[in-house]
Amino acid sequence: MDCNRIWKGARLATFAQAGHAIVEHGLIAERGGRILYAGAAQDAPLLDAQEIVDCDGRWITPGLIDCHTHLVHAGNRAREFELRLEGASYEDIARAGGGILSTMQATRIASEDELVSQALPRLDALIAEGVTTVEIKSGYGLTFDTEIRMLRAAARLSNERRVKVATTFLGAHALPPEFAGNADAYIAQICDHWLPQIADLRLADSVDAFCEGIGFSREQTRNVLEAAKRHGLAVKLHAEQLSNLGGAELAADFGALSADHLEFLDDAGVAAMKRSGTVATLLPGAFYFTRETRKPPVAALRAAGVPIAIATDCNPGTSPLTSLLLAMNMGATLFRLTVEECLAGVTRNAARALGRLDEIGTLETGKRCDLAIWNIESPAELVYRMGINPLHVRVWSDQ
Ligand code: DI6
Ligand code: FE
Repeated sequence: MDCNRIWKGARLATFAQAGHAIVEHGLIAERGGRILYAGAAQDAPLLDAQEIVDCDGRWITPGLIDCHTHLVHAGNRAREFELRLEGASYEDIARAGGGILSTMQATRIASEDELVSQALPRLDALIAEGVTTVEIKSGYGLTFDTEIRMLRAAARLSNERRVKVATTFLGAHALPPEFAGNADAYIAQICDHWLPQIADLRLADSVDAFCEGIGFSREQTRNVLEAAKRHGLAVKLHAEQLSNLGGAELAADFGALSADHLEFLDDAGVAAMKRSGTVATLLPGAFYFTRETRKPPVAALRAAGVPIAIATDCNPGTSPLTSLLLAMNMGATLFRLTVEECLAGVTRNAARALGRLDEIGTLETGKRCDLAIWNIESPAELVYRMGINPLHVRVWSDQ
């Protein structure tokens, strides 16, 4: 069988089934950017390759997937961080016009080029640790033009670097000052005018909203999700981060790909997510950085068999984190996720949270040949260390 490249002498964590699905003497063959074979070397078909790479016993995992980021934004909130160290809460700062709105001001005056150039160092940090797909949300422009500019900047990042970008429209992230006191009118504007155009322009793969006391109500969120569905877009939701508004249940009713954060998720929410197959995306960086004490109900999610993903939530306010390896470490240390859960959370289940499990997230025949090759003795090392980058090389398929 002809193929372009073979990686031999590798140990594979394929994530093809539950658990790591480890192959000790593994081989991967690639043709046209797709995986032709991934499995035990002794079971491989007879292969005629243009290039053979000897992995010297290194581990190969699927390329990592960061399935929840706000990577595109302007400026930073280091000053707000200092205020919080002096005792102000995230909600105090948000109510005083800081928080998301201060990043909104910086983002509105940034050009598309500036948004791209400010996002690149963050993207490069993710890529350096083996990330091959990244989800990026809008939500700091909060006017039609600036939301579109953010989505265009996000899409452009995939031309600047060898990485796949999934875009998410998060117009319902915060109430812009133009609509102060009139959140319903803002939601109507999003649903009736912005979302249809964004769908037409194919600028977003999915739609998200911040269902929260300091964000949007359950009813307002419902309108956004309904509009998204009407226009054929997938939905996700920031739910149960600071309180329980029943967001996860609502998201599940709409067949959401994921509900994210979930510190305040209750049993009804877990059951609803199980029914709809919605992924629970946990964001330990935001939990850590805001010094939240309420943990997501990991044991209940696990018992119900709800798939768990882990992401950085990279954003300037609550999670200025650009390391998916550290996010996994936090997931294990803070939330008591197992090593296998952490690794599945940035591969298989992260792919599912983006609706792309048919294309990425496992090492299986037919999928894109996105690989991360590691200088490690065991997969647990990827979760265990803090501050060493064991990536040997990343392979990204542009097919
Ligand atoms: N939840 C978060 O943690 C971020 N957005 C959201 O809906 C925070 C965004 C920010 O503070 O800039
Ligand atoms: Fe977020």
